[in-house]
Amino acid sequence: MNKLGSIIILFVFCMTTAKAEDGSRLWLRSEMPTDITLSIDSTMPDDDGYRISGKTITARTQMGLLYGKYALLRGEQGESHPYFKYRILNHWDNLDGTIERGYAGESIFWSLTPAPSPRERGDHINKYAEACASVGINGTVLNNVNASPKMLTPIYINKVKEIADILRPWGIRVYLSVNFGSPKALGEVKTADPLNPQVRKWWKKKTREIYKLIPDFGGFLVKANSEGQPGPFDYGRTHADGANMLADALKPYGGIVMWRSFVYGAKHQGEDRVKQAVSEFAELDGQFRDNVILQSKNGPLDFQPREPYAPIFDQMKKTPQMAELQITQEYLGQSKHLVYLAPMWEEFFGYVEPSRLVGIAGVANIGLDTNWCGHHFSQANWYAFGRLAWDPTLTSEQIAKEWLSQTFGNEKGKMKNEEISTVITSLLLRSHEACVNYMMPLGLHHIFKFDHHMGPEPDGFKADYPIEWCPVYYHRANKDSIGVDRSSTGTNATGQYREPYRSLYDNIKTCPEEYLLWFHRVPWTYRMESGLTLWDEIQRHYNRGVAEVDDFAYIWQQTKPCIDEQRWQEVDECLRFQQKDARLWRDTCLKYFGSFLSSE
Ligand code: GCW
Repeated sequence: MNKLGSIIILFVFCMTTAKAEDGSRLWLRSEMPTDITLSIDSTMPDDDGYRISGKTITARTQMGLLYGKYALLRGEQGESHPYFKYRILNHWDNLDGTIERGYAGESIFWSLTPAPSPRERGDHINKYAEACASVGINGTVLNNVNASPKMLTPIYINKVKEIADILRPWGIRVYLSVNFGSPKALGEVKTADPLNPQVRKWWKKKTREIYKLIPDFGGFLVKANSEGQPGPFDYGRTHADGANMLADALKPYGGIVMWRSFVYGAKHQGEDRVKQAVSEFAELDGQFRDNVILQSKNGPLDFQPREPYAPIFDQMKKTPQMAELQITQEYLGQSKHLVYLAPMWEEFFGYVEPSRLVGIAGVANIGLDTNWCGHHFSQANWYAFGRLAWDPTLTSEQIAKEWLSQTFGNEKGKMKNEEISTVITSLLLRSHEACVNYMMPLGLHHIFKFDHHMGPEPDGFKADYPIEWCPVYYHRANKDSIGVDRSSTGTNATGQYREPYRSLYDNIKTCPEEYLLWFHRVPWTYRMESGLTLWDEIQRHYNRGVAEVDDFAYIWQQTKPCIDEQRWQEVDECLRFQQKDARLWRDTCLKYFGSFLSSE
């Protein structure tokens, strides 16, 4: 058959299968088969894994059986066990219903009174829980790490109990972000000094109060002495003093403390920002209680489109660690750009072996929007996070295919047309690299617009703010060169890495070009691997990024007959915006950087 013939047949075929969809059902559109056989086998390994043979699911626990059902639905056979013990979403939700870095509407948990209480929102929270459980997520932090002390008042603890009751049947434990200054801020103790007996007593009492209502409460997540948050440093104490105080309060109940290493501008103010976490925490290794987990962002700066891995994962040898990934696209086009994040996370696990971690946390991209995540394709990032938390050896491609067939396939969860599935999968897989290229290729970083982080501002400088908040600090372009020397001749950030990466990154000749301007200060005329000068290569990357997005928009046009109308339209609109925005990024950055070259 000729090509036109096959396209017409494809068109007619697809037209008969497409029907109205608004994205609210996420990837859970397939019918659960009714003839599944479930059986418990107490000899299986002691976790929530499952074994699937035909339509028989065997597991050691009830949760294992539930996980097995969703696995069967996505076509799995054989045995599977969760890799990480802690597979946790972090919601940066505020008690007034707003979400820090949220791009999909208001919080599903919190709202200003007299808006609905969690119980009244039960159905919605229940659906959220099912979606999480379907990919194996087993914990959730219900509030922003920039935590309000009010979170620990009885009225809110009671709301947490309501939420915990809804999530429990889905195997999801609740955790809370706590404000380290709470005892003082709530006016109950005069200080929040972690070595003060009154303060320690306060936390013990508060913890008891929580466990009385929520016996399976998971524990606390803490952002301390970072970006203005209170912490032990305010009292001349260390992070270990602070974390251990909370750990002692939680220990009798089996709770954990997830203590964040995202600190800068406190004790090591003035040092290269990407070095500060290691400077602060490495000397504390070995001093934390065994129920403290250090939680660190994947990169040493802040969820940039591409960062080298954070060397703190190399430095903490005795402290259990978790990686924090950002599912919400704060720095990746928010919910306007189609960017599939699994390839970025896969890259991270290529450097930081999962065996060094006890868990992973993902900053959620979920809100009250009908489609939960703002962009229909942002749902793939929630899905991918869960799947990688269960099995970090899965490839981005495999996850993309699974998600796609369940989200855009027919009732049986299958894309009926292989060709469409292949092109959309390739679009997903190329989307992260495209974003890096049109935003900040070759190791450029943090040249975002001030505060809201949408769009470019490479010339950003505000005298009133710390220099680490100004884009110019991160590229330092002048008429000769661009980039930050973080090698041994500069800030020596490379010295924080384990070998072979230390040497590899330290030498400009061996540093992978994707991290070049992160680790090195490079003359505009420097010859790149391609033979082009650095400046020509930068232009080539920006242009490539734009061309990729144009191609995505073209591909999407071809899929129209096969995708239900509403979702197709909404994605199409976003892609048009992304095309414009990619151009804005390219043009703004090339004009600005180019001005240094022409000023000679
Ligand atoms: O990147 C910054 C974000 C802040 C966030 C902070 C953090 C919750 O812009 O919004 O605060 O990281 O991770 O603590």
